[in-house]
Amino acid sequence: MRVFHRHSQQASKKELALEQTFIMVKPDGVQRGLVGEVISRLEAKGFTLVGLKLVQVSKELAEEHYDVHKERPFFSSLVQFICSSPVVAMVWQGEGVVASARTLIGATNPLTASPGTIRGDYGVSIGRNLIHGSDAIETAQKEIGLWFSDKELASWEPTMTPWLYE
Ligand code: D4T
Repeated sequence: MRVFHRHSQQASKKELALEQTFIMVKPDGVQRGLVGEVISRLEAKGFTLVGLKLVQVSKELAEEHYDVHKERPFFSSLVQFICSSPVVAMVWQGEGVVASARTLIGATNPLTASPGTIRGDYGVSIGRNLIHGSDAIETAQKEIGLWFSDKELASWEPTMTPWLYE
């Protein structure tokens, strides 16, 4: 986890312990033109984009990403779906971003996801739930390492940081 020193010109320095999370707009989200909407919601919330790429996912990468589900009945159709069309892979950063992004994304089944969440607003089917977000800090670190090299991640601090964090 990176630590930024804020307001470094000021006497009273506070430290931000910034988490990172892995977010993927799945093939259905890309095909439906919802990439911009997803990015807008995370940006507007106040999180920082530090990695972004369009990926035509290989079977190997999809199987590794969803390894935890390999015994589940939906595993092979899930892997096939993730490889069926490009995805947009992203890394977002901010205090509490892992849990907060999951809240913005909504419940796994879009039919029962709350209105106002991404899945609640745009989806109707669990197998087409638009977006993935890491479910814990440890998972996020593993997924970021799987999808991105260090070189692909930018280390930067938005100039608006003092307007986001006390
Ligand atoms: P991801 O991992 O994609 O962010 O979704 P969730 O964390 O919300 O949900 P999950 O891990 O339980 O499921 C992973 C992925 O599998 C699809 N899925 C899930 C499916 O097609 N059928 C199912 O019955 C379940 C439970 C949807 C998300």
